[in-house]
Amino acid sequence: MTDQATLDERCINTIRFLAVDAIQKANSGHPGMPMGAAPMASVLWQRHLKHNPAHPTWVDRDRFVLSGGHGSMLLYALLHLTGYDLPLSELQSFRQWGSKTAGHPESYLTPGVEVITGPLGQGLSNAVGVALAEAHLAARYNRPDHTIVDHSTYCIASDGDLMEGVASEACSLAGHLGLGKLICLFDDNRISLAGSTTLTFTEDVGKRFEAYGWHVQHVADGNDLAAINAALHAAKDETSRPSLICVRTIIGYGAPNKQGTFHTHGSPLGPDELRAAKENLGWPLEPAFFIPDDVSEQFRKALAKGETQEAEWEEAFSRYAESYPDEAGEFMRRMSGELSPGWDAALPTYQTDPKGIATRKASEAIMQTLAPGVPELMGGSADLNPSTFTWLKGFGDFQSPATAPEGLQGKVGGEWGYEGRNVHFGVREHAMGAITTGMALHGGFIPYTATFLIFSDYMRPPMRLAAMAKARVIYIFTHDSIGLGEDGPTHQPIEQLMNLRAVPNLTVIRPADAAETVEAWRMALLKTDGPTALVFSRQGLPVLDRTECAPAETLQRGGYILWESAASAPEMILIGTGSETHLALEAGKQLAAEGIGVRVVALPCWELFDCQPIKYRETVLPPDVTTRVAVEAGITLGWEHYVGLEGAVVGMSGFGASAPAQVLYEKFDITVEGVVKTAKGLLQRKQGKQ
Ligand SMILES: Cc1ncc(C[n+]2csc(CCOP(=O)(O)OP(=O)(O)O)c2C)c(N)n1
Repeated sequence: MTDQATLDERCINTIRFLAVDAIQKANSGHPGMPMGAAPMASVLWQRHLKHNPAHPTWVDRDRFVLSGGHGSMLLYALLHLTGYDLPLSELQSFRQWGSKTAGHPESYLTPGVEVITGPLGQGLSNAVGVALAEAHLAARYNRPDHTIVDHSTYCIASDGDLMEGVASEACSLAGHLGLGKLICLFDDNRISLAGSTTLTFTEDVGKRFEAYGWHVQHVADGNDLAAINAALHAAKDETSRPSLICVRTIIGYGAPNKQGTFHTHGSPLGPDELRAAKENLGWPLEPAFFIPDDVSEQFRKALAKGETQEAEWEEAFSRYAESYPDEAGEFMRRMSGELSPGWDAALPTYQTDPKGIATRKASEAIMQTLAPGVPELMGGSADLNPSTFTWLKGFGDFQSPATAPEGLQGKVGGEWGYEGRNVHFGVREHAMGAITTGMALHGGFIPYTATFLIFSDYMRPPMRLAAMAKARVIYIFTHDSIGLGEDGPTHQPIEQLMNLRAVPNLTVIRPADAAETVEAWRMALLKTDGPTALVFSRQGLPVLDRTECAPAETLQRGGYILWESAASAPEMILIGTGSETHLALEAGKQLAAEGIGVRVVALPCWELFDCQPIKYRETVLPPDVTTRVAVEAGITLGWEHYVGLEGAVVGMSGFGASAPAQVLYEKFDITVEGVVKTAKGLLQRKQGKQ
C-alpha cells in the first residue's frame, strides 16, 4: 500500500471509530451507515467539497446534506475532523442534553449542518431545493465575465431515503429541471432497519433515476476510493442533469460478526463487537475517540484550503461589485435575509365593499405588488395556479433552459429559464414543502408554496421540519373551509386549520377580508425565524367597514377588538376568524340591537395573539366576560382555549358535504342566525345559573 493509501484508510477508520465509540458511549445510535459510508464521505469531503470550516455560512460554499440523518455521527465526525466549531467533547456527549450532537442533525444547532434530517426522504428533497436555489441565483446574478454563484449540492442518501415517496416526487422534479449541480451518493447497502431490502425494495433504482432524467453511475465496491473519486468527477462534469452515484457498500463494514446485517443499523455494536471491529481493521483498542495526528493534519487541510477558496471568492465578488454594484448589493442583501427598504410601499389598500372579494384574489393582487421589490419571493403551486392565484406575472417560469419550447429558446431574462421565479411543482405537495425548506435554508429566498388547505395534509412532514429549522417559508392555502362548496367533503378542510395551529413555530393567519390579507402578507414577510401559513377563502368576503371597525393593521397583534356595541364592559364576546368574521360582526350587531352589550373580536392569528403581553390579551378578552362564542368553519376542538368551558363554538364537528357554499353554511348552522341563537342560549344558561 502506498503512503497515501494508508493515510486514506486511516482517515476512513478514524471516521468509523469516532462514530462507533460515540454511539457506544451514548449507548444509542446507528453505527452501520457511518461504517459503510465512511469511504465515500471521506473522498467527497477531502477531494471535492468546497467549504470553509472556519466560516460555515460562506455563501458560495458547496452544500452537503446527509439525508439519512440517523447516520448523524458520520457528519459530526467529518465536521470535527475538518475543523468546524464542534470540539471532540461534543462528539463525546453525542445525543446528550445540551450537546450540539443531537440524535439527528439539526441545522439551527450545529455549525456546518445545512438542513435537518432524520425523517427519511426529507433531506434529499431539501437538497433538490438547495440546488434549485443555487441555479436561480446563478442565473440571476452571474454575468458572462463574473461568476459569483457556483456551488454544488451533495447528498448521501440511504435505501430508506429512496423508498420514501417524497424523494421520488422531488427527484422527478429535479430531473425535469435538469439540476446539474445536484449530486447524490446512494449508500446502496441493501439493508434497512428491519432486515434486508430483498424484503421490500427490489426495483432497479438506477433505472428509475435514469427515467427521471438523472445521470446514473455505479460504483461496485464502496471501499474503492479511486472509483468513487472518478464517479464524483464525472458527476461534476455532467452539468445538465442531476447525478446519482449508486455505491455498493456493506453496512457496519469492519464489524466481523455483524457487518452486512441489520443488527448494525440502529444499535451500538456492544463492547465485544466493537473490540473485534477495531482488531479486524487494525485500529488501537484504546483510547476511545482516537484521532491519529497525521489523520488530524490531513483533514484539517480543509481549513487552509477553505480559507484560500473563500478569499478568492471574496476577490471575485469585489470585482463583480465594482462592475455590477446594484446586483452585488441586492445579492448580499438577500443572503443576509434583510428586506429591501420600502419593500411594502406598493401594497394595496382596500375600501369598504359589502360584496367584497375572495381573500385568495386579494392575495393575488398583493403578490403582484410585492414581486418587483421582493426578488427573493419565489415559488409556485402544486399544479393549482388557476385556483390559488399565486403566479408572479411577468417573472417567468423556473425551467431548464435546455428544455425551452420553440420560440422561448435563448431568450435573455426569459419566460423559460433558471431566472424564472415561478416554480411549477406539479402535483407534488409533499416535495413542494421539502423543496421550499431547502430553498429557504440555502439563503437568499423567501419561498412560497400554494395549494388547497385540504392538501396541507400532504405537506405536514416538511412543514413541521421547516418550523423546527426556523425556515422562512410562506405556505399559501386557499379554499379554506366548507366555503369551497361543491367539490364536497374530500376537498373541504375541517381539522386542517387546527392541525396547523398545533405545529410549534408555524404562524397561521386566516384573514377576514382583503384589508386583513394585506396585513397577513406583511406579517408573513416580516417573520424571519420560521414559516407562516396564509389561509385564504375561495368565496368572496365583504371588505369590512373600517370606519366602524378597528383598523386592519391591528392584525399584527394576532387578535383585536373589531367592534363593540358600547364603551361599557360587554356582557358577551363573539370571536371570528377568516370567512366567519363578518358573520360574527353581523351577529354582534343583531344582539346589540336587542340591547345586549356585545364585543366582536377578530382573531386571525392565534400565535401572534398568544405572544402579546397578558395585559393586551386581557384587554381584548377580559377574564370576567365568560360568555363567549367562537365562530369558525372548521373543527370546534381547540377553541376552548379562548371560549373556556362556559363558552360555545359555532363550527364543524364532522365532515362537510357536496353542495353550494351558501347551502352548506346554512345546513351546518354557521350563519348569523346560528351565532345569535347560540349566543342567546349561552346568556340564558348563564342567567338561569344566577
Ligand atoms: C420517514 C421515516 N420513517 C421511518 C424512520 C425510521 N427509520 C430510521 S432508519 C430506517 C431505515 C434504515 O434503512 P436505510 O435507510 O437503508 O439506512 P441504513 O440501514 O443503511 O443505515 C428507518 C425505517 C425514519 N427515520 N423516517
